[in-house]
Amino acid sequence: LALATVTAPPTSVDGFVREFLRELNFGQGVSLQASTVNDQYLALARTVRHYLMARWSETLRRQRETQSKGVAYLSAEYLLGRQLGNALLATDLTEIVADGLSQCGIELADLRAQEVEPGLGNGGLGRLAACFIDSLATMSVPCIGYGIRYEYGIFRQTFVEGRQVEQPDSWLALGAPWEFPHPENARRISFGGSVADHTDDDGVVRRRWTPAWDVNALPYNYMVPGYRNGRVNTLRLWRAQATDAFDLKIFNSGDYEEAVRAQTFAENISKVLYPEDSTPQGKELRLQQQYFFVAASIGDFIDQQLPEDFDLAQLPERIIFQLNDTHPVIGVPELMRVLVDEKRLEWGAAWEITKKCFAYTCHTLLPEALEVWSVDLLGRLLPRHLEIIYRINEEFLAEVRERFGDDELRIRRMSIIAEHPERSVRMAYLATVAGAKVNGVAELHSQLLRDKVLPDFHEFYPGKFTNVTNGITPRRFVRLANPSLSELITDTIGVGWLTDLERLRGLEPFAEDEEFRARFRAVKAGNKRRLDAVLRERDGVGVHDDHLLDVMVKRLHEYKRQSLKLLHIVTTYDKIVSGEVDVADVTPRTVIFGAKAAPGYKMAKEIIHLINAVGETVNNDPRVQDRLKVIFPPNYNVTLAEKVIPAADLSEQISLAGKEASGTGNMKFALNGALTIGTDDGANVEIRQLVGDDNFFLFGMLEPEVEDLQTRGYVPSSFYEADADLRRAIDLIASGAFSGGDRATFEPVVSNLLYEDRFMVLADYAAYIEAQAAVDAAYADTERWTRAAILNVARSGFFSSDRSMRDYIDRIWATPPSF
Ligand code: 26Y
Repeated sequence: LALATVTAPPTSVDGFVREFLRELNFGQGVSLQASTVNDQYLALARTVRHYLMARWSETLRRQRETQSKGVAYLSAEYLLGRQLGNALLATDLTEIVADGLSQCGIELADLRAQEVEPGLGNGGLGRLAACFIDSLATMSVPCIGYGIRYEYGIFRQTFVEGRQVEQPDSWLALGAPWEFPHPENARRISFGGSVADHTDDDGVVRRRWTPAWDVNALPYNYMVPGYRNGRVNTLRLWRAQATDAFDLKIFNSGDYEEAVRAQTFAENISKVLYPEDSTPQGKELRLQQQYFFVAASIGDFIDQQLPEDFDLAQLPERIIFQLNDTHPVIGVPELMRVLVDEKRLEWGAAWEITKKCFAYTCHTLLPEALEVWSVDLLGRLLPRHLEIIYRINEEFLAEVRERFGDDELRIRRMSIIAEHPERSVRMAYLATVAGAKVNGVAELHSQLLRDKVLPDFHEFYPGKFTNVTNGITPRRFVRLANPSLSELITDTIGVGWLTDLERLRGLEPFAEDEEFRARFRAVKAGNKRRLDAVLRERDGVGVHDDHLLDVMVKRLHEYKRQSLKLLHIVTTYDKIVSGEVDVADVTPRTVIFGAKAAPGYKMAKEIIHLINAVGETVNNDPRVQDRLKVIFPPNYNVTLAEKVIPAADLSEQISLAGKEASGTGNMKFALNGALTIGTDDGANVEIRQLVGDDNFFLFGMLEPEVEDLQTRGYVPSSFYEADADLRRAIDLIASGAFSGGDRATFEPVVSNLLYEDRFMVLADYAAYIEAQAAVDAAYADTERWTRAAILNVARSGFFSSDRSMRDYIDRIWATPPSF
C-alpha cells in the first residue's frame, strides 16, 4: 500500500510539482534556481519513472503468478529513440507535467530536447525491435526483450567538406535515468578452452567444457510501458564486466598493467555497436557479443524467470525465443548445451524442446548479408557449441538422406556447414533447422525467401515458412511525432484509433470534404514549419514551406539506390542551367536526404560525398532561383525522423525490386500522409495494394524482370548510350561540375555506375524520371494531391506493429494477451 501511494501517478499539477522538486533537490542535489537543463531533465525522468514503478512491479508479480506463455525477443539491436515523451504519453501525464513545469518556469519541450536517444541499433532491424516491444506491452502480451547495453551506440555522423566523419556516441555521458542495473542477477559467461569426456557423479560419461576465460554479464532493465493499459514490460540489456577472478589473479601476480588490460578486454564486449548493416564481417568480437548476450539471456530466463522446480520439458509452453535475424542464433546450441550438459537431459529430449522454443525472422535477401562463422573461429571461441552444431547437422542431414536418398549435391547445398571458401557455419540454415517457424518480413520477401534463398528447406519443411509483414508503432510515429495530425484524426473519427489503427478507414469519406482537406493541408504546412525551425537550429538550413518536400531517409546502401535519386536531381538541375526548361516551370522542391554509411563501406561514403557536393552546387547556383534545394542534415536518427517524416510530401522507396526485405520507413511516411514514389519491392507492394494505384507512384522493373535482365546479361553502359538525359547527368558529374572541375573526385561513383551497377540504377533511370514527372503533375493539382495523401493515411492502418504482433501470435507464438 505504501508503495502504491508513493508512486501512483499524480492527479494534480501540485502533486507533480512536489515530486519533481523533491527529485531535483534530493535526487540531483540542486535547487531549482541553481539547476541546469540537464538536472531538470534527469529529475523529470526519474519522477516519471517512479510513476511507472508500481505498474512495473505489478506486471512482474502477475507474470510470476500466472506463468503464462511469453515471448523472449532476442535482438542484438534496439533503436529505441527518446524515452521521455513516450513514457509521458503512455501514462497520460503530458499535460500535468507540462503545466507543472511551467509553474517552475520550465518548458517541457526543452527538457525533452535534452535527452540523448539510445541509438543501440543500425537501422530497420533495430527500430523494428523497438516497435515490437512497444506493441506487445500495449497489447498486454508478456514479453521480455533481451539485448546488449552498448556503451557507445551508432556513431554520430558529421560532415567535413561533404565527407562523412564518425564521432563516438557517448549516450550515457549525461546520465542514464531510464535504466535499472541489477547486479544481483549478474551471470558468468564463458569462452574458449576445450572439451573432453568426463564421468559425472551419476556414472554417466558426458562431454565437459573447460572454458579458458569468462566475463560477467550485468543486466540493466528498461521499462517498456504499454499505452495507457497499466502494463510495463521489461527490456533487459547486458553489460560486460571483468570477473573478479579474472582481474585479481593477474593483479595479485603484481602485473597491474596486465590486470587493466584484461579488464579492458572483457569490457570491450559491450563497448560499441557494430555500425555495419547488412554486410557481416567475420569479426571475433561480434561473435563474442552475440554469444555473450544470448547465453546471458537464456540462462537468465531459465534461472530467474521460471520457478525453481520447473520441469524443462514444459519449456515450450512457457517461452518462445524469437531470433531477430541470425545474430542470436548461437542461442540454439547454447540451449542444447544447457539442457544436455547442465540439466542432464537426453540429447533427443533436449532437441525436441529446443526445436519448439525458437523461431527465426530473416530480414534480408542479399546473399552477402547471410551470416556465416568460420569453424576455426567458432571452435576456438565456443568449442562445445561447435560440437553441438556438428551433431545437429549430422542428424539433420541423415533426415535429408532418408527423404531424398544420397543426393550429394542436395546434401552439400543444405548442410549447415559450408565447405567453401572456408569451412563455416551457415547461421541462417542452423536457425531454419532449429526454428519452429521461419518468417520473412513482407509478402514479397517471404515468397522470395521460400523460392530463392531457402528453396531446399522450404521443400523439406513446407509448413515451417510463413510471412509476417512488418509494422510500426503508431504511438511514436503518429501520436508523438505528429500531434497535429493526431488531433485532426481524433476530431474526425474519435479516440480509439491509436490502439486499433484500422479505424483510420473512417477518414476515407473525408478525402472528399473540402474543409477537411484544408485542415489536413494546414497540418502538413505546420509540420514543415516545425521542421524548418528544427533544421535551422540544428544545422543552420531551412525548408521552404511552399516546396514539395521530397524525402529519402534510410541507411546508405547501394541497393537502396540513393544514387538514383541523385540522378534525378542532377537531371533537373541540368535542364534548368542548360535552359531546356524554364526555371519558372519547375515544381519547387526540397529534397532531404538522411543516411549513415557503414564506416568501412567505401562506395556508400563516396555517394554521401556526392550528395553533399551536388547540394552545395545546386543550392548556390542563382540560375536555380531556389526552386530546387538539396539538404542533407547529418546524423539522421529516430529523433530527427520524428520531425522529418510528418513534414514530407513525397516518400522515396526506390530500392531495386527484390532487394529490400520490407522497409519500415515507407510505412511511417504513408501513415503521415506522404505519397510514395517506389518500386515493386518489400512492403511497398502491400502499401500500393492498400492505398491504390492512383495514390502511389510506381515505377521500375519488377523482380522477375530484374532476374531476367541479370540472366540475359546487364550492360549498364548500354542504357547510358541510349538515353540522352542520363548521359548528360552522368557526364555532368564526371565533368567535375560538382567537384570544382576535378574529374577524379567522383570517378569511382561514375565508373561504378557505368561498368558495374550491381543494383541497376541506370536500367530504372528513365522510368524513375517519368514517374517524377507524374509527381510534379499531381502536385500541381493541390486538391487531388491532398485527397491522395488523406487516402494514404486512411488506408495504412494495416501497418501498425500491433497487427504485426497479432500475426506473430497467431502464426508463430501462440501467446495470448495475459492481463
Ligand atoms: C551481421 C550484421 C552485419 C548485420 C547488422 C545489421 C546484419 C544486418 C543488419 C541489419 C539489417 C536490417 O536492418 N535489415 C532491415 O530490416 C528491416 C526490418 O525487417 C527491413 O524493413 C529492411 O528491409 C531490412 O533491410
